[in-house]
Amino acid sequence: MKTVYTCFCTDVIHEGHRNIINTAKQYGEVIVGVLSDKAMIRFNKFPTLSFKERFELVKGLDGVNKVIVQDDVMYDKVIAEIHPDYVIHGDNWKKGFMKAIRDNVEKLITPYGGQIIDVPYTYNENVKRIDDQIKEKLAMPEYRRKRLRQLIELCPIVKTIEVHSGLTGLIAEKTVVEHDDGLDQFDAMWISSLCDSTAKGKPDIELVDMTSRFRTIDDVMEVTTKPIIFDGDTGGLTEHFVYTVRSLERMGVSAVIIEDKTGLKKNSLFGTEVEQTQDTIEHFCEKIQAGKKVQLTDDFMIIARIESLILEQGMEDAIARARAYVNAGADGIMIHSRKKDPAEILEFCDIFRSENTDTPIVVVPSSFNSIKEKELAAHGVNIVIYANQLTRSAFPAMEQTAKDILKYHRAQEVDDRLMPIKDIISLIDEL
Ligand code: SPV
Ligand code: MG
Repeated sequence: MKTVYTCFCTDVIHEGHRNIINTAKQYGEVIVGVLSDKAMIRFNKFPTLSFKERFELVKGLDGVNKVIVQDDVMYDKVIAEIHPDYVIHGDNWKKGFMKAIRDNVEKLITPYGGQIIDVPYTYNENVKRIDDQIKEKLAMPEYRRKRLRQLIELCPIVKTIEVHSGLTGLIAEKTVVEHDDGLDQFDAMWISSLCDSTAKGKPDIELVDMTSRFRTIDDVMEVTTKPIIFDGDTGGLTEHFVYTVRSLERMGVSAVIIEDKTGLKKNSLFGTEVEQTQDTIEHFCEKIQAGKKVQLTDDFMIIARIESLILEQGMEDAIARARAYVNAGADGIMIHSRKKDPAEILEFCDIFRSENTDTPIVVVPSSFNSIKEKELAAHGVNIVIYANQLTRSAFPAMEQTAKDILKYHRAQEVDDRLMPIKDIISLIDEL
């Protein structure tokens, strides 16, 4: 009896999957791999069913002889174990980022005479409707909100990128790359005060009001499903912060990060070049406690951001504050630095982790950008935020285009470096 292998990474079974199984049956015994949660979030989307539920779903299908776990998006381990005569998949994996997976399978099975079967991909109104329903389910506040906590459990490090509009949200949502023999994408989005303000042509001094910042969140949420971490600046007055917490939580935001500064807040990357005042430990703790008291779900996170290293108050102060903020109820600690060398960040993480193994640590490596995610994770970092790189890459590109159109009195000279209109349109989903 020949064996036919296919891998499912789905929360619903539709006619496309049934078609694959029916075709597979004609070639031999059907073995289906269910992609693990960890692999699924790197590959396409966050699962809306638990792994166990997905496993049972596949096991119950007519025509399936055996179900196994596939714990990597690439097939190396599975193929080494079961040596299938055939690997069957919808032919949509012949292009786009999924082609890397097909190439991987081809390379693995060709040497022993295995073959790929590409089944015409089923895409009709019914399948589209099911796809849309899953997407909508992922985007709903109650699902989206809790996803940051789930990701912290599942990922060695949660990769977060700054977004400030629907379009940048789409980039965070849809960008997938193939590298290091796997697929990769961002896990979460950061609504930066710096970039949200910059997009509006305003300074990063808590000038853009909350109503406007919520409008940005709404624009992003309308077209994405990934969880959101909101840059709440200082949180403002405690009496106001409690309302912000309620609103963010209701919208489905996963976390707010507030920094321990008071008075007129300036961007941290100015450091001590401008006047900035750090809040007292007592007062900031009261703010954290007040926020924790009003939140209604267990999902929402209030993360305390420590500015001691930015304001040159020393490591001891940073650690003392971390301790106090966690005791006050903070669900995570963000430690910031404007040094190019990551040494002080790593030192903080090592000291903090030696006394606290659980509380998530967040870092923003804008200045200390030489360090890789793996090394941060090895020092106990749970969330890395690329806080402003999209804005900083877009601005010079736009400025150069504007200059060149003025210079040449037409747009032909800039055309080569522009994204084709067709590509922009295909980025945007039509309902
Ligand atoms: C932001 O992105 O607005 C931040 C991070 O607060 S930083 O600009 O590095 O202070
Ligand atoms: Mg900010």
